[in-house]
Amino acid sequence: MTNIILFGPPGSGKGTQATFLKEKYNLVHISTGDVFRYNIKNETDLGNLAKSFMAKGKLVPDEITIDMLSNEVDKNCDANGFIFDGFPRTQAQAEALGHLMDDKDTQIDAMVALEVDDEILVERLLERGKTSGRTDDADEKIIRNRIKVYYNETAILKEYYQKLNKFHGVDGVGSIEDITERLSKVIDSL
Ligand code: B4P
Repeated sequence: MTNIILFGPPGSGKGTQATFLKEKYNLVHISTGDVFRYNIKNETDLGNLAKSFMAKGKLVPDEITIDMLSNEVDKNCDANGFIFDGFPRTQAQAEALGHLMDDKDTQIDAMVALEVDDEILVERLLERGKTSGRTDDADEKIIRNRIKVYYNETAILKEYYQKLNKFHGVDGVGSIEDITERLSKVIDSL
C-alpha cells in the first residue's frame, strides 16, 4: 500500500495534481475540500456544519473533519493506497491520521509539498473564482485569510513530517505536466 499526503497552501495545485497521480498510481484520492463541497451542495448535516467556516476561509473544526476523513477511508477499505489532499491541516489531524493508519496496519509513506509564492496563489485563486462559483475564491480578503490560516495552523506540519523523515518539497510553479513529473519522481523513489 502507498499512502501519500499532498501538501501545500490553498491554490498550490493539490487538487489539480491529485487527479493525475491517482490514475498513474491507482490510488484513491480523498480531497477533504471536495467532500465538504459535495455535502454543502446536498445540504447534509455535515455540509451545514462546514459551510460557515469554509465561506470565511477558516478551517472546519478538527472533530468534524477527522470523523469525515475516517469515514472516507473506511468506505475504501480495499484500496491500493490513498492520496490525501487537504488533510491533515492541523497537528491534531496529523496525529489522528497516524492512528487511523496504524489501525489499518499501514502508514503514511510521504508528505509531498507543493511550494508556490503567495502572490501566485492569490492570482490563481482569483482566476478560478471567476468561474468556479466557490465563495472562498471570490474575494481577495478571504483568499488572503486562507493563506494566513495556512501559515498559522498548517505549515507547522512540515516539521512534523520532517522529523519522521517523510517530508519532500517540490517546486509547484511551472506547467501542470512538469509538476506531475516532479511529484512522480518523489513517489517513484519511495
Ligand atoms: P481545498 O478544497 O483543499 O482547496 P484549496 O486549498 O483551494 O486547493 P488546491 O491546493 O487543491 O488547489 P487547486 O489544485 O484546486 O480547501 C477548501 C476549504 O475547505 C478550506 O479553506 C477549509 O475551509 C476546508 N477544508 C478542507 N480540508 C480541511 C481540513 N483538513 N481541515 C479543516 N478544513 C478543511 O488549484 C487552484 C487553482 O490553481 C486552480 O484554478 C488550478 O487550475 C490552478 N493551478 C493548479 N496548478 C497550476 C499550475 N501549475 N499553473 C497555473 N495554475 C495552476
